[in-house]
Amino acid sequence: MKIKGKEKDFATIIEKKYDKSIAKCTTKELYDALLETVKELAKEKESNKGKKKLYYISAEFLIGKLLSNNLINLGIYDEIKETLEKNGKNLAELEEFEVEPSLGNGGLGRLAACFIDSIATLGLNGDGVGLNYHYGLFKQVFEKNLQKETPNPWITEDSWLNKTERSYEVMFGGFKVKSKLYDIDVVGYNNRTTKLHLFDIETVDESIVGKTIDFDKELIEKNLTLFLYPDDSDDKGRLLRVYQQYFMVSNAASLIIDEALEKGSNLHDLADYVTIQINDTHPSMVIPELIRQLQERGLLMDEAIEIVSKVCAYTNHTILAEALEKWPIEFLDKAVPQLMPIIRELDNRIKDKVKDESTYIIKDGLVHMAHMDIHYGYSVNGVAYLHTEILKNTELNNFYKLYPEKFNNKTNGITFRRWLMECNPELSSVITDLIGDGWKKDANELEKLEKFVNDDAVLDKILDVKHQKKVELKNYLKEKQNIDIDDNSVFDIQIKRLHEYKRQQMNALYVINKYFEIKEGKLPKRPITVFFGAKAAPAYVIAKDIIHLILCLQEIIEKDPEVNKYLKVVMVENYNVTLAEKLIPACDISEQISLASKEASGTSNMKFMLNGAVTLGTMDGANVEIAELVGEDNIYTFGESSEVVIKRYEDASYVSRDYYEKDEKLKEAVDFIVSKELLKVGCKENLERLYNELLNKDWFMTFPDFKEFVKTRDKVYEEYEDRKAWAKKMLINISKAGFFSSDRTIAQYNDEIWKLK
Ligand code: GPV
Repeated sequence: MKIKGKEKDFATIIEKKYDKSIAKCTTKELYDALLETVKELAKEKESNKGKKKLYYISAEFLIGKLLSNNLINLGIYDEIKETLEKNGKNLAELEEFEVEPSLGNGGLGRLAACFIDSIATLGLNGDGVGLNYHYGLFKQVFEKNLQKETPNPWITEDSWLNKTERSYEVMFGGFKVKSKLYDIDVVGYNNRTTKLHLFDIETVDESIVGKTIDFDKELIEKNLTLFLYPDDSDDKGRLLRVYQQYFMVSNAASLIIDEALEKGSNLHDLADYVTIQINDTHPSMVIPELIRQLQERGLLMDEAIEIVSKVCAYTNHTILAEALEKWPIEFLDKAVPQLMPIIRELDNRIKDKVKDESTYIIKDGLVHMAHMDIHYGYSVNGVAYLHTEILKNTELNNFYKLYPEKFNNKTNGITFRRWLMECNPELSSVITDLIGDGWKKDANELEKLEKFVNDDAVLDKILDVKHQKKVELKNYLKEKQNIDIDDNSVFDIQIKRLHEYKRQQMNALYVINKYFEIKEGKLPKRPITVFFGAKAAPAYVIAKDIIHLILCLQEIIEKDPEVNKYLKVVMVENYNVTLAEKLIPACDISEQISLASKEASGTSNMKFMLNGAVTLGTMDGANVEIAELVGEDNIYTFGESSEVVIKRYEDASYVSRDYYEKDEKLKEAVDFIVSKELLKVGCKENLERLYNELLNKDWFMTFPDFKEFVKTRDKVYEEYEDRKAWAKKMLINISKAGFFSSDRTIAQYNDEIWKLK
């Protein structure tokens, strides 16, 4: 590798730093030295200094560990790995010292992380802007089969944060605070870098938090950047979220204006210098805040509004109404009084112009953040084809009628650096041996794999790698979580935020059904391991009940000698990016079973496919595009269509109990939730609440899909036994995954929205 233009090898660096050889160093010494080296190398890389710059503002950046990722993107992963191995050391062991930053929750945050990787890789002029939450989302621990939340500290001396000199004053109602900016260098796979800007507050006080995630929500100066998504089940928590969001966008707006001025903007021409992507509604207040700051610098309201409308673009990630943020006016009046007059002005201008009241920004005392984004942004995008169609034709149809030209789709993507090269070097090298390494730069080249679909030796290799990754996962989970798994069982995996619409509860009902079958002597041909990984929002009661059910099932099945040879449930604790990187390469069957219309896109579906898992899913989100690409022989789909589901909601015709009464197996599975066996290991209150929820509501319609889900899943297990036919499906899935590279997604954002040079 070259440092400051000079060829240096790692052994020399070590020799100089510690005055001894690699072999004589401790892993921690090697880790420190490697970290230092990589940080230095990252700083040497150039970023694009073009005139126009993108600011991707997001409440979440779920970046994962960065050491291996940066080694790959710097092109020195193999070199370092080999040097270490030659000296009896192991990169994976070094990596154990790195703590995963807890800066996100789910797909939305991981998407932002993949996007900044691709922005850097494509050499675009664009940065991420977010917050530096000291305790992250939370750390999940299981106690008595229940989820408990504790702080998830991640900032250490070794973290990738670089303290900068940048600092702004942020005004809140009645007081002001001072920010401090930390940057993380984002290394692209192309010698280019960009930055992730994380704003923090100087007066943050970690000591106000104990062992739980409770703290005084009114001490804004001390608590502002402690947690991502503080509990919003009371007004104090909701208000804190407003403070956080404003802090994020006020800093962002200041940074944006400063950088534009530095480059010679006179602010009247700001739109030539800046474009802002608003990632979901958390950063929506950047619209009135930017207007406010432009006014402060002498621009008139009319012009400020016109500029901002040329600068801001909005991405929607859900059609679930409850997830679209609406803030009470009193909250904004209290936390950010300077914004309310501007928001009222923005709303009045719409009310003067537009008849359709459903699109107004202020309604019934609530400020509809997405409405502001759509009226005052120049682009509105969904994150998969089906999702964007539903936005246009149903959910946001009233807006689509006003501004058809603003609506566009950008199907999500994932970075293949992390989600193949890093997490599955074995599969990467099989691929490279077959088709060369052009796919690393142009993911569509994976299609060249298709010509090996009848090559037995290739199919065997792919099966071998899969088995190897299953063994690795088994060893990892044994070491980290003391879980025993059978690497010859089929690995069936559902990993995502715990949410009723994603239907982990339907997966659990399948497990119960399988448990009964085994009890009755109907044995599966091969043992089945059902993996779950999910955090539930601390205040989302039913989601936590679903976790409870899964953990209780895990215990009951484990303890039942009649069943445990054939079936195992594994709920991994504190699911995060690091665990995803172990689980995904080992997966046989990718569970993507959301209620059709509700999963905006999904991105684990893409990661699984790329690693040779076969999807079992509904026709929802990006599953639709996966099905289209791989063809019906290479995916298993089931369940009611989004049209049927949308219609059911419209005419309010769904009665879950009707299905329960008519389907014996379903009834048996649902009743088991409150059976004697389960109550022995679980809590009555939680299990009964979940039982009643399903029986009396089942808002995400698991019952209508249950029968076909069971049938299809059993068929998947059946067909899994034809190993060669299965390997073909794996190969086709890998070969068609190129479309889901986030490099493609980002190229489209740039061509159609940002238009950076
Ligand atoms: I809204 N998503 C998320 O992770 N958190 C959120 O608060 C919201 C959406 C997810 C969607 O659920 C996924 O379907 C999607 O793939 C992902 O955002 C990225 O677009």
